[in-house]
Amino acid sequence: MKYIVSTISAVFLTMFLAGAAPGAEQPVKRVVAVIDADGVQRVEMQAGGYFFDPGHITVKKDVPVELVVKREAGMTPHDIELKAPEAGIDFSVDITTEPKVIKFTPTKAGTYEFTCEKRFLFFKSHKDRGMHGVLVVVE
Ligand SMILES: [Cu+2]
Repeated sequence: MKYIVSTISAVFLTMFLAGAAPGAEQPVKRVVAVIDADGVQRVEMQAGGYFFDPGHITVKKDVPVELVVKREAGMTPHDIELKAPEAGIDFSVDITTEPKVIKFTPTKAGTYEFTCEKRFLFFKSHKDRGMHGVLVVVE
């Protein structure tokens, strides 16, 4: 009997620990864009609940950028928005499971936040659930 009780508590402890894991902050994946032979900095990005991968992207100023963005399969809609017209960056795009290409040329060094602006009813926005990242433009 004692054995059964300890087995049951071990199972519950395992379930508890496993359940705690998804709430933990995932490490942000960082990428420094490389300039392709045709002079474009291409970065492939995956979006999902609730993350951008990579979530930290470094690009060079005055070099065209192409973000190739798609989302994981499932019903949850996602978008990506970055409003920094002073730096030549201004987009708001719904992300689909088919890759979409977002083109811009950053004209000003700085750190700019991109977000997913989706929200389901009165629940926390995707941004507030961790769906945001930064684009760093360097000289
Ligand atoms: Cu989202």
